[in-house]
Amino acid sequence: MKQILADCRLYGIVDMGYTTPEQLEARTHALIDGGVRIIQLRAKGVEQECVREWAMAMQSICRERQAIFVLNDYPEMAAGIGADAVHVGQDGGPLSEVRRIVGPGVIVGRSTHSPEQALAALREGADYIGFGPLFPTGTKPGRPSIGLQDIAAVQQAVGSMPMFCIGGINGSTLPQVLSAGAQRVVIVSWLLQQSDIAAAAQGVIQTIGAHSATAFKTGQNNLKMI
Ligand code: TZP
Repeated sequence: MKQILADCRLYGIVDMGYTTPEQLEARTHALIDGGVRIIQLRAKGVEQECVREWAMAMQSICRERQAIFVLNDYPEMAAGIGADAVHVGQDGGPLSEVRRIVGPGVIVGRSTHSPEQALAALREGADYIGFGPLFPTGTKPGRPSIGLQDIAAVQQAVGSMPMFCIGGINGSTLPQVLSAGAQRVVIVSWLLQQSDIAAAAQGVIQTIGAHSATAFKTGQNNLKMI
């Protein structure tokens, strides 16, 4: 699982604010068809019984198709259903406690909104971080955007821990995010609103691959110390 995580460039989220329960399985398959190998269930403000049912359906698809399933917010439920991974926000408590609940084999991710939070998550033993929102986004209304200026330095500081930039990323903003030093991204609403989710995901993964090949050749790194 950790090797799959290290190879992931695009992280998909089946957000139930944009997805009906009937669409959940088809969208999970579509993301995997498009090459996404890490997929989160995000279901805010929903009865836990529904979340559990959806999580089990997604975990089963992801297991069968060798993708990582991430449950947002519920470490006990993640442990109970045998989820591959759990993702917690800044309000999700110490990562040591999350780790105690889920055990050593489960991937633990943390949302971060500043360089300081990113470094704290690294120190706390996160397996990966989300970093954003880079731009204002309707998926987290009212949340201040943090811009692109810290991406390269945080990427450098976290080393090999995967860092997924998030928030307002779409086909138009992706190139600037990559030029700012992002190596991995999460895209939620834009991907889920595409008529062909698999093709859109595939396009994003190709764009990231092409960009990193060019950045490697030209030695671009955008570094700045933090
Ligand atoms: N955390 C920071 S921004 C965000 C989350 C869950 C939402 C990103 O959604 P979108 O639709 O890709 O802007």
